[in-house]
Amino acid sequence: MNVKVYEGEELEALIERAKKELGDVEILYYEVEKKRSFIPFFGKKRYRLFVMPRPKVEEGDREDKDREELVEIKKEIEELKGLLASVTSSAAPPQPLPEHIDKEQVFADKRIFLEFSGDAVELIQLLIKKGVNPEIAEEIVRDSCGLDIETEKLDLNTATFREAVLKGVEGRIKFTGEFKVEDGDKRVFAFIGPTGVGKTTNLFKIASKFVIEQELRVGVITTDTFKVGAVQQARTYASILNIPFFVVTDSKKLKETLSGLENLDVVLIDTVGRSHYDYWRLGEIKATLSGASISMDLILLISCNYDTSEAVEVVNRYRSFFSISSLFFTKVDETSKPGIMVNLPVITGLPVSYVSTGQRVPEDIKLLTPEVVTDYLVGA
Ligand SMILES: Nc1nc2c(ncn2[C@@H]2O[C@H](COP(=O)(O)OP(=O)(O)OP(=O)(O)O)[C@@H](O)[C@H]2O)c(=O)[nH]1
Ligand SMILES: [Mg+2]
Repeated sequence: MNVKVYEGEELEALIERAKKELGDVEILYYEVEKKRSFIPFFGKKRYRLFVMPRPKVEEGDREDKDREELVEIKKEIEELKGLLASVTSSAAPPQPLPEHIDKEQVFADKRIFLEFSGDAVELIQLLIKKGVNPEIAEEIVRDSCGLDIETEKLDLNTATFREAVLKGVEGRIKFTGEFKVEDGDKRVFAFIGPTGVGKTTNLFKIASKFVIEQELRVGVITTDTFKVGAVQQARTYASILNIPFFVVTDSKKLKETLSGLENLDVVLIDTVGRSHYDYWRLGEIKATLSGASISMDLILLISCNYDTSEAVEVVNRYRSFFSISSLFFTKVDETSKPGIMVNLPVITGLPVSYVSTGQRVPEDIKLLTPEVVTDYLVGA
């Protein structure tokens, strides 16, 4: 995997040529040189385009490939650093980047090289590749950096990438720990979130933890009478766990049902999935849940498939109705960019609780800890 350089007078044509010859490519940077001419405004431009072929990675090989790529990237970063330095000091006026070039990536690269060097750059690049926002990746790495006298830039002062990431994650994210019910206490958890994120299946994973690991008396209430088959789906899970199950349609019914469950230690409430843009329907869920006279923990489920900006939108819109206790991530098995598990708690300040790792109930769930988040970012 090498950086390839194409030269010519038309940037578009160079990109086309690179794609034709190399397939899927990552555009790293381009330079432009203006040739002098005796006739004003007629000087020709000459472009130099730096691209890297994007390797196709099989799911099972991803971790190994990441490590191999890191070694390659390190070499290429050194070359790129030289190039970027020459571009920043170039007298040529800045050129607007064409639409299809990832401007944010180019500027982030530039900023990273100005402040960091060596392993720090490598780790930031790796975190960005895993979906961590560039600024957050820099923040995390900065915590574990010292000034390198030679380069006069920041470089890592930890022995491993893992140590650095762990420190950054511990310092920035709040973790709820296992959901627990203290002796003699009673807790109610409601699972809320957009459609299809995994509220029902993951509610039953938590229910089974309470039943099997903590030997508590658990009940489940669903307020989802909207989705076809939802009640049947939940009833089946409840009967497998042999726990009481109730369907309620409004706040009055919820209040009555909860008051009849005094003998239980924990009640889990499943809600109907609603788009975060549908304020009217979110209001309905709030109205139904407001029937509970007991305080409850509101768990917001977010799929790791969302991009961070959309997920922030989900949180903000749900937040305007509900006081969210924690973020519960789902479908981490369906993404190669789990960086959202760092981005979202850092941006919103909300604590994180669990991550769901697949479809199997009850086993596909992990408690989120600094170590687990670090594993997802830089491997165990
Ligand atoms: N791959 C994968 N699938 C998951 C995960 N969690 C849930 N699912 C699947 O996602 C689909 C939707 O799950 P549900 O639990 O019904 O989602 P929901 O949020 O209750 O959906 P609505 O009630 O319709 O809003 C099901 O097929 C689940 O098996 C996960 O962590 N990974
Ligand atoms: Mg559901």
